Amino acid sequence: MKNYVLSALLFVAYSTFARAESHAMEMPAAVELIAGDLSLTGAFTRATLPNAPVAGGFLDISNNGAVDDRLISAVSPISMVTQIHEMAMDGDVMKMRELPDGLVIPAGETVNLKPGGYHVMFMDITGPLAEGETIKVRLTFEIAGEVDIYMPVGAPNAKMGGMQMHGMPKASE
Ligand SMILES: [Cu+2]
Repeated sequence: MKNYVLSALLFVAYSTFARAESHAMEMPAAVELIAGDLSLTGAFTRATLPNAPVAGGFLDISNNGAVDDRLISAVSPISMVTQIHEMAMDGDVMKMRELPDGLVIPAGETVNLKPGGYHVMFMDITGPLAEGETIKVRLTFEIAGEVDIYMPVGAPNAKMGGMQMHGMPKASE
């Protein structure tokens, strides 16, 4: 009997959650965005200092399909040029560089674009990004096609985006 009640409660909770999620695409700061077999979550960028020429964009991309996809390019109104970057060792120095062939999102896997790793690079930004703003970014995938996402602007040292950003204790650096 108790199990039955619990199941019913879980079902109600799940239905409510599922309904809320189906509206996610209409909200500026989408928690999760589904595009074909891809699921995009946790998108964010970081506030920039005055006159900083660049900014980084981050998100997690899950490929729930059976075929590899590839993030080919990104564009945003905030930057003249937008590239897909990786961090790689150049001798003893960690440097970032453009991925000329884009970033493969393997079937059944999640690729994390995060500070210190893969990222979207906004080059030549038109102005500083302020915490609390939201920027629009259009990602183009080989298979999933064009996907418009919104990145909330976090603190200059934000480590993650979405709802977790506010619930987490401040990271010490
Ligand atoms: Cu970069």
